[in-house]
Amino acid sequence: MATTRPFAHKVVYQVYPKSFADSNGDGVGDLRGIINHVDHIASLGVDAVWMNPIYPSPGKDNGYDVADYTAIDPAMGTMADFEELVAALKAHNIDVMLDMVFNHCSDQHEWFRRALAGEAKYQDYFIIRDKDDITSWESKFGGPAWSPFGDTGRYYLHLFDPSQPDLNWRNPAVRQECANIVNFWRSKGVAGFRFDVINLIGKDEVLRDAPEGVDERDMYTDGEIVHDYLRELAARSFGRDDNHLTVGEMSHTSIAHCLAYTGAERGELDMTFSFYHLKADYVDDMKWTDGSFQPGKLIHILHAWNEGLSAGDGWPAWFLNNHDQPRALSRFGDPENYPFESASMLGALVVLNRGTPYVYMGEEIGMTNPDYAGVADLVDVESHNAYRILLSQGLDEDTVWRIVKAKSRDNSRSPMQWDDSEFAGFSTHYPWLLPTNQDSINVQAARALQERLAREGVRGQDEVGSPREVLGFYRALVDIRHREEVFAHGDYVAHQPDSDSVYAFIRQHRGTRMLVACNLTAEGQSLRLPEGFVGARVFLTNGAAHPAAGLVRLDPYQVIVYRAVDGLRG
Ligand code: TEU
Repeated sequence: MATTRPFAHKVVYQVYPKSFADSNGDGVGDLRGIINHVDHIASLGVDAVWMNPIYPSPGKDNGYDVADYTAIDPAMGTMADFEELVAALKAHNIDVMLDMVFNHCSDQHEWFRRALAGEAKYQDYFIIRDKDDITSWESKFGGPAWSPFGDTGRYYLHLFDPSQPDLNWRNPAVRQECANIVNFWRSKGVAGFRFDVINLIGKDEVLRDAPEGVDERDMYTDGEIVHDYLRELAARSFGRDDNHLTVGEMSHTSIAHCLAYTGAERGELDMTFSFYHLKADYVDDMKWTDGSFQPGKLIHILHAWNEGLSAGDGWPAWFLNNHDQPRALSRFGDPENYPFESASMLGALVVLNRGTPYVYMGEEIGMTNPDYAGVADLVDVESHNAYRILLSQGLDEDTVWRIVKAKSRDNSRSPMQWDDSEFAGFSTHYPWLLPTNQDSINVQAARALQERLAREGVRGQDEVGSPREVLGFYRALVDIRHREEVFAHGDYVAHQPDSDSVYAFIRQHRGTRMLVACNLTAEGQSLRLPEGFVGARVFLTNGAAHPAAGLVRLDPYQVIVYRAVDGLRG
Protein backbone atom coordinates (compact mmCIF):
# COMPACT_ATOMS: atom_id res chain seq x y z
CA MET A 1 0.00 0.00 0.00
CA ALA A 2 1.43 3.37 -1.03
CA THR A 3 1.92 5.84 1.81
CA THR A 4 0.08 9.15 1.54
CA ARG A 5 2.72 11.74 2.29
CA PRO A 6 1.33 14.90 3.87
CA PHE A 7 3.71 17.08 1.86
CA ALA A 8 3.07 15.44 -1.51
CA HIS A 9 1.27 18.46 -2.99
CA LYS A 10 4.10 20.87 -2.21
CA VAL A 11 6.35 22.62 -4.72
CA VAL A 12 9.74 24.01 -3.71
CA TYR A 13 11.40 27.05 -5.27
CA GLN A 14 15.19 27.21 -5.14
CA VAL A 15 16.88 30.56 -4.61
CA TYR A 16 20.63 30.91 -5.13
CA PRO A 17 21.05 33.87 -2.76
CA LYS A 18 24.26 35.16 -4.27
CA SER A 19 22.50 35.65 -7.59
CA PHE A 20 18.89 36.49 -6.76
CA ALA A 21 18.92 40.19 -5.89
CA ASP A 22 21.50 42.62 -4.53
CA SER A 23 19.94 45.22 -2.21
CA ASN A 24 23.06 47.11 -1.14
CA GLY A 25 24.82 47.68 -4.43
CA ASP A 26 27.93 45.56 -3.85
CA GLY A 27 27.30 43.30 -6.82
CA VAL A 28 26.46 40.26 -4.70
CA GLY A 29 22.95 39.04 -3.86
CA ASP A 30 21.81 39.24 -0.25
CA LEU A 31 18.95 38.42 2.12
CA ARG A 32 17.32 41.83 1.83
CA GLY A 33 17.32 41.36 -1.92
CA ILE A 34 15.20 38.24 -1.38
CA ILE A 35 12.93 40.10 1.06
CA ASN A 36 12.40 42.73 -1.66
CA HIS A 37 11.19 40.04 -4.05
CA VAL A 38 9.01 37.93 -1.78
CA ASP A 39 6.03 39.03 -3.87
CA HIS A 40 7.46 37.40 -6.97
CA ILE A 41 8.04 34.14 -5.10
CA ALA A 42 4.57 34.26 -3.55
CA SER A 43 3.01 34.92 -6.97
CA LEU A 44 4.24 31.49 -8.08
CA GLY A 45 2.19 29.80 -5.38
CA VAL A 46 5.11 27.71 -4.13
CA ASP A 47 5.16 26.20 -0.64
CA ALA A 48 8.80 26.44 0.36
CA VAL A 49 12.01 28.18 -0.61
CA TRP A 50 15.31 26.34 -0.45
CA MET A 51 18.24 28.69 -0.17
CA ASN A 52 21.83 27.65 -0.88
CA PRO A 53 24.35 28.33 1.93
CA ILE A 54 24.18 31.78 3.49
CA TYR A 55 26.79 31.22 6.21
CA PRO A 56 30.18 32.86 6.69
CA SER A 57 32.53 31.32 4.17
CA PRO A 58 35.77 32.14 2.38
CA GLY A 59 33.76 31.39 -0.77
CA LYS A 60 36.15 28.94 -2.39
CA ASP A 61 33.09 26.91 -3.42
CA ASN A 62 30.46 29.65 -3.27
CA GLY A 63 29.44 29.03 0.31
CA TYR A 64 29.69 25.22 0.31
CA ASP A 65 32.86 25.77 2.30
CA VAL A 66 31.19 26.74 5.57
CA ALA A 67 33.27 28.55 8.19
CA ASP A 68 30.48 28.96 10.74
CA TYR A 69 27.24 26.97 10.55
CA THR A 70 25.17 29.12 12.88
CA ALA A 71 25.78 32.62 11.59
CA ILE A 72 24.96 34.68 8.51
CA ASP A 73 27.66 35.68 6.06
CA PRO A 74 28.00 39.48 6.47
CA ALA A 75 27.90 39.76 2.66
CA MET A 76 24.39 38.25 2.84
CA GLY A 77 23.15 40.43 5.70
CA THR A 78 22.45 39.85 9.37
CA MET A 79 20.59 37.37 11.53
CA ALA A 80 17.87 40.01 11.90
CA ASP A 81 17.52 40.11 8.09
CA PHE A 82 17.24 36.35 8.07
CA GLU A 83 14.50 36.38 10.71
CA GLU A 84 12.68 39.07 8.74
CA LEU A 85 12.89 36.96 5.58
CA VAL A 86 11.51 33.89 7.37
CA ALA A 87 8.59 35.97 8.63
CA ALA A 88 7.98 37.65 5.26
CA LEU A 89 7.75 34.28 3.53
CA LYS A 90 5.72 32.77 6.35
CA ALA A 91 3.16 35.55 5.84
CA HIS A 92 2.55 33.93 2.44
CA ASN A 93 2.58 30.42 3.89
CA ILE A 94 6.00 29.74 2.44
CA ASP A 95 8.54 27.81 4.49
CA VAL A 96 12.28 28.31 4.45
CA MET A 97 14.58 25.37 3.80
CA LEU A 98 18.28 25.75 4.47
CA ASP A 99 21.26 23.95 3.02
CA MET A 100 23.23 21.87 5.53
CA VAL A 101 26.72 21.05 4.32
CA PHE A 102 27.72 18.26 6.67
CA ASN A 103 30.07 16.12 4.63
CA HIS A 104 32.76 18.78 4.95
CA CYS A 105 33.36 22.27 6.30
CA SER A 106 35.77 25.02 5.33
CA ASP A 107 39.44 24.84 6.24
CA GLN A 108 38.73 28.23 7.86
CA HIS A 109 36.19 26.72 10.25
CA GLU A 110 37.31 26.90 13.86
CA TRP A 111 37.28 23.10 14.07
CA PHE A 112 39.86 22.73 11.34
CA ARG A 113 41.98 25.62 12.57
CA ARG A 114 42.10 24.13 16.06
CA ALA A 115 42.88 20.72 14.57
CA LEU A 116 45.78 22.24 12.65
CA ALA A 117 46.94 23.97 15.82
CA GLY A 118 47.35 20.52 17.35
CA GLU A 119 44.17 20.00 19.42
CA ALA A 120 43.54 16.26 19.41
CA LYS A 121 39.82 16.71 20.06
CA TYR A 122 39.41 18.59 16.78
CA GLN A 123 41.79 16.40 14.84
CA ASP A 124 39.24 13.67 15.46
CA TYR A 125 36.61 15.85 13.70
CA PHE A 126 38.42 15.18 10.42
CA ILE A 127 39.71 12.22 8.45
CA ILE A 128 43.47 12.33 8.89
CA ARG A 129 45.77 9.49 7.94
CA ASP A 130 49.44 8.59 7.64
CA LYS A 131 50.85 8.59 4.15
CA ASP A 132 50.75 4.80 3.98
CA ASP A 133 47.03 4.73 4.80
CA ILE A 134 45.73 7.15 2.22
CA THR A 135 43.99 6.14 -0.99
CA SER A 136 44.51 7.27 -4.54
CA TRP A 137 40.94 8.68 -4.77
CA GLU A 138 40.38 11.66 -6.96
CA SER A 139 38.52 14.67 -5.58
CA LYS A 140 35.18 15.59 -7.20
CA PHE A 141 36.62 18.85 -8.40
CA GLY A 142 39.71 17.22 -9.94
CA GLY A 143 43.09 16.42 -8.39
CA PRO A 144 43.90 14.15 -5.43
CA ALA A 145 41.39 13.83 -2.58
CA TRP A 146 44.14 14.01 0.08
CA SER A 147 46.27 17.03 0.99
CA PRO A 148 49.04 17.45 3.57
CA PHE A 149 47.69 18.19 7.03
CA GLY A 150 49.87 21.18 7.91
CA ASP A 151 53.48 20.13 8.39
CA THR A 152 52.61 16.99 10.35
CA GLY A 153 53.54 14.67 7.48
CA ARG A 154 49.98 13.33 7.62
CA TYR A 155 47.14 13.88 5.14
CA TYR A 156 43.47 14.92 5.42
CA LEU A 157 40.65 13.77 3.17
CA HIS A 158 38.68 16.23 1.05
CA LEU A 159 36.31 14.71 -1.48
CA PHE A 160 35.86 18.23 -2.89
CA ASP A 161 38.27 21.19 -2.91
CA PRO A 162 41.31 21.07 -0.57
CA SER A 163 39.62 23.96 1.26
CA GLN A 164 36.73 21.61 2.14
CA PRO A 165 38.04 19.00 4.63
CA ASP A 166 35.67 16.03 5.14
CA LEU A 167 34.13 15.66 8.58
CA ASN A 168 34.58 12.44 10.52
CA TRP A 169 31.04 11.17 11.12
CA ARG A 170 32.39 8.16 13.00
CA ASN A 171 33.09 10.59 15.81
CA PRO A 172 29.89 10.94 17.93
CA ALA A 173 30.87 14.53 18.82
CA VAL A 174 30.65 15.50 15.13
CA ARG A 175 27.21 13.94 14.85
CA GLN A 176 26.02 15.83 17.92
CA GLU A 177 27.42 19.11 16.55
CA CYS A 178 25.44 18.60 13.35
CA ALA A 179 22.20 17.85 15.22
CA ASN A 180 22.75 21.00 17.29
CA ILE A 181 23.19 23.05 14.12
CA VAL A 182 19.92 21.73 12.70
CA ASN A 183 18.16 22.55 15.95
CA PHE A 184 19.66 26.03 16.03
CA TRP A 185 18.01 26.81 12.68
CA ARG A 186 14.78 25.11 13.66
CA SER A 187 14.61 27.54 16.56
CA LYS A 188 14.82 30.36 13.99
CA GLY A 189 11.69 29.10 12.26
CA VAL A 190 13.40 27.12 9.51
CA ALA A 191 11.06 24.33 8.44
CA GLY A 192 13.15 22.25 6.10
CA PHE A 193 16.65 21.21 5.20
CA ARG A 194 18.55 20.13 2.13
CA PHE A 195 21.50 17.98 3.14
CA ASP A 196 24.43 18.41 0.80
CA VAL A 197 26.02 15.18 -0.54
CA ILE A 198 24.74 13.46 2.59
CA ASN A 199 25.28 9.95 1.22
CA LEU A 200 29.04 10.49 1.50
CA ILE A 201 29.09 10.66 5.30
CA GLY A 202 29.07 6.90 5.92
CA LYS A 203 32.73 6.19 5.26
CA ASP A 204 34.56 3.15 6.55
CA GLU A 205 37.09 3.38 9.34
CA VAL A 206 39.76 1.99 7.05
CA LEU A 207 39.63 3.62 3.65
CA ARG A 208 40.59 1.58 0.61
CA ASP A 209 41.30 1.95 -3.06
CA ALA A 210 38.79 0.38 -5.40
CA PRO A 211 39.57 -3.16 -6.50
CA GLU A 212 40.04 -3.68 -10.24
CA GLY A 213 36.79 -3.00 -12.14
CA VAL A 214 35.03 -1.22 -9.25
CA ASP A 215 34.08 2.45 -9.49
CA GLU A 216 36.19 4.34 -6.96
CA ARG A 217 33.12 6.33 -5.80
CA ASP A 218 31.60 3.10 -4.51
CA MET A 219 34.33 3.01 -1.89
CA TYR A 220 32.87 6.01 -0.03
CA THR A 221 29.28 6.41 -1.30
CA ASP A 222 26.12 5.09 0.43
CA GLY A 223 28.10 3.25 3.12
CA GLU A 224 25.48 1.29 5.09
CA ILE A 225 26.14 3.22 8.28
CA VAL A 226 24.83 6.43 6.65
CA HIS A 227 21.30 5.15 7.32
CA ASP A 228 22.05 4.89 11.06
CA TYR A 229 23.51 8.39 11.08
CA LEU A 230 20.44 9.81 9.36
CA ARG A 231 18.05 8.09 11.73
CA GLU A 232 20.04 9.40 14.66
CA LEU A 233 20.10 12.94 13.23
CA ALA A 234 16.35 12.81 12.58
CA ALA A 235 15.64 11.53 16.08
CA ARG A 236 17.69 14.36 17.57
CA SER A 237 16.19 17.12 15.45
CA PHE A 238 13.62 17.36 12.63
CA GLY A 239 12.28 13.85 13.14
CA ARG A 240 10.02 15.16 15.85
CA ASP A 241 8.15 17.50 13.49
CA ASP A 242 5.86 16.39 10.68
CA ASN A 243 5.85 19.80 9.07
CA HIS A 244 9.48 19.69 8.14
CA LEU A 245 10.70 18.92 4.65
CA THR A 246 14.00 17.13 4.31
CA VAL A 247 15.83 16.30 1.14
CA GLY A 248 19.14 14.53 0.84
CA GLU A 249 21.37 15.30 -2.08
CA MET A 250 22.68 11.93 -3.19
CA SER A 251 25.75 11.76 -5.30
CA HIS A 252 26.19 8.60 -7.44
CA THR A 253 23.48 6.70 -5.53
CA SER A 254 21.10 3.84 -6.40
CA ILE A 255 17.35 3.27 -6.46
CA ALA A 256 17.70 0.72 -3.65
CA HIS A 257 19.44 3.23 -1.42
CA CYS A 258 16.95 5.98 -2.21
CA LEU A 259 14.14 3.63 -1.20
CA ALA A 260 15.94 3.15 2.09
CA TYR A 261 16.59 6.88 2.61
CA THR A 262 12.96 7.81 1.96
CA GLY A 263 10.94 4.79 3.11
CA ALA A 264 8.03 6.25 5.07
CA GLU A 265 8.60 4.08 8.13
CA ARG A 266 12.39 4.34 8.26
CA GLY A 267 12.69 7.74 9.88
CA GLU A 268 15.48 9.05 7.65
CA LEU A 269 14.59 11.66 5.02
CA ASP A 270 11.47 12.77 3.13
CA MET A 271 13.09 12.65 -0.31
CA THR A 272 16.29 12.40 -2.31
CA PHE A 273 17.89 14.20 -5.21
CA SER A 274 19.60 11.94 -7.71
CA PHE A 275 21.40 13.02 -10.86
CA TYR A 276 21.45 10.23 -13.40
CA HIS A 277 18.73 11.85 -15.50
CA LEU A 278 20.95 14.89 -15.95
CA LYS A 279 23.62 12.83 -17.64
CA ALA A 280 21.50 12.63 -20.80
CA ASP A 281 24.03 14.84 -22.59
CA TYR A 282 27.19 13.24 -21.20
CA VAL A 283 29.49 10.95 -23.15
CA ASP A 284 30.28 7.73 -21.22
CA ASP A 285 28.76 9.30 -18.11
CA MET A 286 31.47 11.95 -18.11
CA LYS A 287 30.45 15.55 -17.55
CA TRP A 288 33.32 17.38 -19.25
CA THR A 289 32.63 15.98 -22.69
CA ASP A 290 31.23 17.32 -25.93
CA GLY A 291 28.03 15.28 -26.06
CA SER A 292 24.64 16.17 -27.45
CA PHE A 293 21.31 15.61 -25.73
CA GLN A 294 19.83 12.15 -26.16
CA PRO A 295 16.14 12.35 -25.24
CA GLY A 296 15.89 8.56 -25.05
CA LYS A 297 18.47 8.48 -22.27
CA LEU A 298 16.55 11.01 -20.20
CA ILE A 299 13.28 9.17 -20.81
CA HIS A 300 14.63 5.76 -19.83
CA ILE A 301 16.26 7.01 -16.63
CA LEU A 302 13.15 8.91 -15.55
CA HIS A 303 11.02 5.82 -16.09
CA ALA A 304 13.41 3.51 -14.26
CA TRP A 305 13.66 5.79 -11.22
CA ASN A 306 9.99 6.65 -11.05
CA GLU A 307 8.83 3.08 -11.45
CA GLY A 308 11.39 1.86 -8.93
CA LEU A 309 10.53 4.49 -6.34
CA SER A 310 6.79 4.26 -6.94
CA ALA A 311 6.78 0.45 -6.66
CA GLY A 312 8.93 0.50 -3.51
CA ASP A 313 7.00 3.42 -1.95
CA GLY A 314 10.01 5.74 -1.87
CA TRP A 315 9.87 9.42 -2.75
CA PRO A 316 12.14 11.35 -5.15
CA ALA A 317 12.67 15.07 -5.56
CA TRP A 318 12.46 16.08 -9.23
CA PHE A 319 14.24 18.93 -10.95
CA LEU A 320 15.97 19.77 -14.20
CA ASN A 321 17.71 22.90 -12.97
CA ASN A 322 19.78 23.77 -9.97
CA HIS A 323 22.87 25.80 -9.12
CA ASP A 324 25.19 22.99 -10.30
CA GLN A 325 23.59 22.43 -13.68
CA PRO A 326 23.51 24.38 -16.93
CA ARG A 327 20.04 25.72 -17.73
CA ALA A 328 17.72 22.87 -18.77
CA LEU A 329 16.09 25.00 -21.45
CA SER A 330 19.47 25.36 -23.19
CA ARG A 331 20.33 21.67 -22.74
CA PHE A 332 17.07 19.87 -23.40
CA GLY A 333 14.87 22.45 -25.11
CA ASP A 334 15.07 24.84 -28.03
CA PRO A 335 15.12 28.41 -26.72
CA GLU A 336 15.70 29.80 -30.24
CA ASN A 337 12.74 28.30 -32.03
CA TYR A 338 10.43 27.02 -29.29
CA PRO A 339 11.12 29.06 -26.16
CA PHE A 340 7.58 28.83 -24.78
CA GLU A 341 6.87 25.27 -25.87
CA SER A 342 10.09 23.75 -24.60
CA ALA A 343 10.17 25.72 -21.33
CA SER A 344 6.57 24.89 -20.47
CA MET A 345 6.94 21.23 -21.47
CA LEU A 346 10.04 20.84 -19.26
CA GLY A 347 8.14 22.53 -16.42
CA ALA A 348 5.23 20.10 -16.74
CA LEU A 349 7.60 17.15 -16.86
CA VAL A 350 8.91 18.15 -13.42
CA VAL A 351 5.83 19.53 -11.65
CA LEU A 352 3.37 16.79 -12.70
CA ASN A 353 5.75 13.96 -11.91
CA ARG A 354 5.64 11.66 -8.93
CA GLY A 355 7.84 13.15 -6.22
CA THR A 356 8.42 16.67 -4.99
CA PRO A 357 9.09 19.22 -7.76
CA TYR A 358 11.84 21.83 -7.40
CA VAL A 359 11.78 24.94 -9.57
CA TYR A 360 15.05 26.86 -9.80
CA MET A 361 14.99 30.66 -9.86
CA GLY A 362 14.61 31.99 -13.39
CA GLU A 363 13.21 28.75 -14.73
CA GLU A 364 9.76 30.29 -14.43
CA ILE A 365 10.66 32.98 -16.97
CA GLY A 366 12.54 30.65 -19.32
CA MET A 367 16.07 31.70 -18.44
CA THR A 368 18.81 30.18 -20.60
CA ASN A 369 22.60 29.82 -20.35
CA PRO A 370 24.42 33.16 -20.48
CA ASP A 371 26.65 33.80 -23.48
CA TYR A 372 30.13 34.27 -22.02
CA ALA A 373 33.12 35.01 -24.22
CA GLY A 374 35.85 33.09 -22.41
CA VAL A 375 36.95 31.34 -19.25
CA ALA A 376 37.90 34.67 -17.68
CA ASP A 377 34.16 35.43 -17.41
CA LEU A 378 33.67 32.38 -15.17
CA VAL A 379 34.08 32.25 -11.40
CA ASP A 380 33.35 28.64 -10.46
CA VAL A 381 36.26 26.62 -9.06
CA GLU A 382 35.09 23.45 -10.79
CA SER A 383 34.94 25.16 -14.21
CA HIS A 384 38.45 26.58 -13.88
CA ASN A 385 39.83 23.21 -12.80
CA ALA A 386 38.08 21.46 -15.69
CA TYR A 387 39.44 24.02 -18.15
CA ARG A 388 42.97 23.42 -16.95
CA ILE A 389 42.62 19.65 -16.90
CA LEU A 390 41.09 19.45 -20.40
CA LEU A 391 43.89 21.62 -21.81
CA SER A 392 46.48 19.43 -20.14
CA GLN A 393 44.89 16.43 -21.85
CA GLY A 394 45.87 17.96 -25.18
CA LEU A 395 42.50 19.26 -26.39
CA ASP A 396 42.67 22.51 -28.35
CA GLU A 397 41.48 25.74 -26.74
CA ASP A 398 38.34 26.11 -28.87
CA THR A 399 37.12 22.64 -28.00
CA VAL A 400 37.91 23.12 -24.33
CA TRP A 401 36.03 26.40 -24.19
CA ARG A 402 33.05 24.93 -26.05
CA ILE A 403 32.82 22.14 -23.46
CA VAL A 404 33.38 24.36 -20.42
CA LYS A 405 30.97 27.00 -21.71
CA ALA A 406 28.20 24.45 -22.14
CA LYS A 407 28.81 22.61 -18.85
CA SER A 408 29.89 25.30 -16.39
CA ARG A 409 27.90 25.64 -13.18
CA ASP A 410 28.00 29.39 -13.73
CA ASN A 411 25.36 28.90 -16.42
CA SER A 412 22.75 28.72 -13.70
CA ARG A 413 24.50 31.06 -11.28
CA SER A 414 24.28 34.14 -13.48
CA PRO A 415 22.05 36.81 -11.90
CA MET A 416 18.28 36.51 -11.86
CA GLN A 417 16.96 38.70 -14.66
CA TRP A 418 14.40 41.13 -13.27
CA ASP A 419 14.43 43.67 -16.10
CA ASP A 420 16.37 44.61 -19.23
CA SER A 421 18.71 47.14 -17.59
CA GLU A 422 22.50 46.87 -17.70
CA PHE A 423 22.72 44.51 -14.72
CA ALA A 424 19.27 43.00 -15.22
CA GLY A 425 17.75 44.73 -12.20
CA PHE A 426 19.84 42.37 -10.07
CA SER A 427 22.20 45.10 -8.92
CA THR A 428 23.17 48.71 -9.50
CA HIS A 429 26.80 47.66 -9.34
CA TYR A 430 28.93 45.53 -11.69
CA PRO A 431 27.87 42.08 -10.46
CA TRP A 432 30.04 39.14 -9.42
CA LEU A 433 28.81 37.27 -12.49
CA LEU A 434 27.31 38.98 -15.53
CA PRO A 435 23.88 38.52 -17.06
CA THR A 436 24.00 38.47 -20.87
CA ASN A 437 20.53 38.08 -22.33
CA GLN A 438 18.26 40.12 -20.10
CA ASP A 439 17.11 42.11 -23.15
CA SER A 440 14.85 39.31 -24.20
CA ILE A 441 14.35 37.30 -20.97
CA ASN A 442 13.36 39.06 -17.76
CA VAL A 443 10.60 39.12 -15.13
CA GLN A 444 9.26 42.50 -16.20
CA ALA A 445 8.82 41.38 -19.80
CA ALA A 446 7.29 38.08 -18.64
CA ARG A 447 4.72 39.97 -16.55
CA ALA A 448 3.93 42.37 -19.39
CA LEU A 449 3.33 39.46 -21.75
CA GLN A 450 1.22 37.72 -19.13
CA GLU A 451 -0.97 40.81 -18.74
CA ARG A 452 -1.33 41.35 -22.47
CA LEU A 453 -2.34 37.76 -23.20
CA ALA A 454 -4.76 37.76 -20.28
CA ARG A 455 -6.32 40.99 -21.63
CA GLU A 456 -6.63 39.50 -25.07
CA GLY A 457 -8.09 36.30 -23.65
CA VAL A 458 -5.39 34.09 -25.21
CA ARG A 459 -5.56 30.70 -23.48
CA GLY A 460 -5.40 27.02 -24.33
CA GLN A 461 -8.52 25.13 -25.39
CA ASP A 462 -8.11 22.68 -22.52
CA GLU A 463 -9.74 22.13 -19.16
CA VAL A 464 -7.18 24.34 -17.40
CA GLY A 465 -7.31 27.09 -20.03
CA SER A 466 -3.51 26.99 -19.96
CA PRO A 467 -1.67 30.30 -20.21
CA ARG A 468 0.40 30.77 -23.35
CA GLU A 469 3.46 32.22 -21.66
CA VAL A 470 6.02 30.57 -19.42
CA LEU A 471 5.41 32.45 -16.16
CA GLY A 472 1.65 31.89 -16.22
CA PHE A 473 2.12 28.27 -17.26
CA TYR A 474 4.35 27.60 -14.25
CA ARG A 475 1.81 29.25 -11.95
CA ALA A 476 -0.88 27.00 -13.46
CA LEU A 477 1.31 23.92 -12.91
CA VAL A 478 1.77 24.76 -9.23
CA ASP A 479 -2.02 25.26 -8.88
CA ILE A 480 -2.67 21.90 -10.49
CA ARG A 481 -0.21 20.21 -8.17
CA HIS A 482 -2.14 21.65 -5.21
CA ARG A 483 -5.61 21.04 -6.57
CA GLU A 484 -5.51 17.65 -8.29
CA GLU A 485 -4.75 14.93 -5.79
CA VAL A 486 -3.74 12.58 -8.57
CA PHE A 487 -0.58 14.63 -9.20
CA ALA A 488 0.33 14.80 -5.53
CA HIS A 489 -0.47 11.25 -4.51
CA GLY A 490 -0.91 9.20 -7.66
CA ASP A 491 1.14 6.17 -8.60
CA TYR A 492 3.39 6.30 -11.62
CA VAL A 493 3.09 4.03 -14.62
CA ALA A 494 5.41 4.40 -17.61
CA HIS A 495 3.74 4.56 -21.00
CA GLN A 496 5.60 3.51 -24.17
CA PRO A 497 8.78 3.21 -22.08
CA ASP A 498 10.94 2.38 -25.08
CA SER A 499 10.28 5.66 -26.86
CA ASP A 500 13.33 7.76 -27.66
CA SER A 501 11.38 10.95 -28.21
CA VAL A 502 8.20 11.06 -26.16
CA TYR A 503 8.24 10.87 -22.37
CA ALA A 504 4.81 9.66 -21.32
CA PHE A 505 3.52 8.48 -17.96
CA ILE A 506 0.23 7.84 -16.26
CA ARG A 507 -0.57 9.10 -12.78
CA GLN A 508 -3.44 7.34 -11.08
CA HIS A 509 -5.14 7.80 -7.76
CA ARG A 510 -8.55 6.71 -6.46
CA GLY A 511 -10.26 6.33 -9.81
CA THR A 512 -8.62 9.36 -11.44
CA ARG A 513 -6.13 8.77 -14.24
CA MET A 514 -4.07 11.35 -16.08
CA LEU A 515 -1.72 10.73 -18.97
CA VAL A 516 1.15 13.20 -19.31
CA ALA A 517 2.95 13.14 -22.66
CA CYS A 518 6.01 15.27 -23.37
CA ASN A 519 7.58 15.55 -26.79
CA LEU A 520 11.28 16.07 -26.13
CA THR A 521 12.13 16.80 -29.76
CA ALA A 522 11.77 19.59 -32.31
CA GLU A 523 9.90 17.25 -34.65
CA GLY A 524 6.29 16.18 -34.62
CA GLN A 525 5.76 12.80 -32.97
CA SER A 526 2.87 10.47 -32.55
CA LEU A 527 1.67 8.74 -29.43
CA ARG A 528 -0.56 5.70 -29.09
CA LEU A 529 -3.00 6.28 -26.27
CA PRO A 530 -3.12 3.73 -23.48
CA GLU A 531 -6.28 1.85 -22.70
CA GLY A 532 -9.02 4.00 -21.27
CA PHE A 533 -7.74 7.24 -22.77
CA VAL A 534 -9.43 7.18 -26.17
CA GLY A 535 -12.01 9.95 -26.02
CA ALA A 536 -10.32 11.45 -22.91
CA ARG A 537 -10.56 15.19 -22.23
CA VAL A 538 -7.56 17.41 -22.77
CA PHE A 539 -6.72 18.57 -19.27
CA LEU A 540 -3.72 20.75 -20.09
CA THR A 541 -1.47 21.50 -23.04
CA ASN A 542 0.98 24.11 -24.25
CA GLY A 543 -0.28 23.76 -27.84
CA ALA A 544 -3.20 22.49 -29.86
CA ALA A 545 -5.76 20.44 -27.91
CA HIS A 546 -5.47 17.36 -30.13
CA PRO A 547 -8.49 15.11 -29.61
CA ALA A 548 -7.81 11.77 -27.93
CA ALA A 549 -8.12 9.49 -30.92
CA GLY A 550 -6.19 6.20 -30.86
CA LEU A 551 -3.08 7.81 -32.26
CA VAL A 552 -2.34 11.36 -31.10
CA ARG A 553 -0.07 13.88 -32.78
CA LEU A 554 2.38 15.79 -30.63
CA ASP A 555 3.81 18.99 -32.06
CA PRO A 556 7.45 19.97 -31.38
CA TYR A 557 8.03 20.18 -27.61
CA GLN A 558 4.35 19.80 -26.96
CA VAL A 559 3.11 18.60 -23.60
CA ILE A 560 -0.42 17.30 -23.49
CA VAL A 561 -2.24 15.89 -20.47
CA TYR A 562 -5.39 13.81 -20.89
CA ARG A 563 -7.83 13.03 -18.13
CA ALA A 564 -9.38 9.58 -18.61
CA VAL A 565 -13.14 9.85 -18.59
CA ASP A 566 -13.87 6.52 -17.00
CA GLY A 567 -11.25 6.49 -14.31
CA LEU A 568 -9.41 3.33 -13.35
CA ARG A 569 -11.91 0.98 -14.91
CA GLY A 570 -11.40 2.55 -18.37
O1 TEU B 1 27.21 19.12 -5.09
C1 TEU B 1 27.41 17.74 -5.05
C2 TEU B 1 28.09 17.10 -6.12
O2 TEU B 1 28.13 15.89 -6.16
C3 TEU B 1 28.82 17.90 -7.13
O3 TEU B 1 29.87 17.10 -7.58
C4 TEU B 1 27.97 18.25 -8.25
O4 TEU B 1 27.44 17.11 -8.81
C5 TEU B 1 28.84 18.98 -9.21
O5 TEU B 1 28.81 20.30 -8.80
C6 TEU B 1 28.35 18.89 -10.60
O6 TEU B 1 29.40 19.18 -11.44
C7 TEU B 1 27.01 19.76 -3.88
C8 TEU B 1 26.60 21.20 -4.11
O7 TEU B 1 25.35 21.23 -4.75
C9 TEU B 1 27.68 21.89 -4.89
O8 TEU B 1 27.33 23.20 -5.23
C10 TEU B 1 28.92 21.87 -4.03
O9 TEU B 1 30.00 22.40 -4.75
C11 TEU B 1 29.27 20.45 -3.57
O10 TEU B 1 28.16 19.74 -3.07
C12 TEU B 1 30.28 20.51 -2.45
O11 TEU B 1 29.68 20.98 -1.29
